[in-house]
Amino acid sequence: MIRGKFITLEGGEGVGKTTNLLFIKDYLEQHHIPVIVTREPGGTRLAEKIRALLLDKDSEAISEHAELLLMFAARAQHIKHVIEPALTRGSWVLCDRFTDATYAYQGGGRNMKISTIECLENLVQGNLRPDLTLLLDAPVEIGMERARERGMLDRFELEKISFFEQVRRAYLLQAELHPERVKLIKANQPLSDVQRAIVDVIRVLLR
Ligand code: T5A
Repeated sequence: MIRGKFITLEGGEGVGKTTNLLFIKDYLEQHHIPVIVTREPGGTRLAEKIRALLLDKDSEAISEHAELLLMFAARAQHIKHVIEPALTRGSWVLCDRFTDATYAYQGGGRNMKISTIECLENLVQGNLRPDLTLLLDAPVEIGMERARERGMLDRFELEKISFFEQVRRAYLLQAELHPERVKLIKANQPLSDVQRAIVDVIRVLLR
């Protein structure tokens, strides 16, 4: 059995990850590729409970270390029960956010040490890294406006603009550090243009 490919979608709030994830799923299925769609934090019953704790805007103040460890606790469950089994049975996995989000939000946004994140990444993931990461990038205001239009804001979305600027910079740094894996897609253009750019990248993986 040929192992499936692991594709992640990343980017700041409201850049269009969920919208484009479904588009990619349809595209792959048209090419007869078995695919599952999942998300982080989340993807299993326990990890979804952790997600609810992390996004709860009425939560007590969550310490930075608690936030980081909860992200990786959810990830550990997700990898063991969803991602690895799917890849092993030959299915492709499309994941709405993964560890680049931790580098961006906890590393960039919260200023946590990169070496701490790397240490947890190695512990929880072993050798597992995405085969391809699509980084949807747009000015912070555009994404926040889209998120606001969609309705209630979660605990992260209530952060200051400066937090999201740091998140965006950290994401762009991930793209610079891993150019072979992370492909930058301009998200502040009409959806049809975003999706054309995505297809150009995915096509390479299909060859
Ligand atoms: N988090 C997560 C961490 O801090 N560390 C971690 O390690 C991980 C994994 C999760 C939160 O957790 C944090 C980051 C997050 O704050 P989430 O739900 O995954 O939350 O993330 P959100 O960014 O909140 O997801 P959203 O659903 O808000 O944004 P999406 O998925 O990027 O955007 P989407 O597709 O829902 O689109 C938003 C709106 O814009 C429109 C869509 O139709 C929709 O209405 N749209 C466009 N409009 C015009 N032009 C385009 N090109 C458009 N593309 C989309």
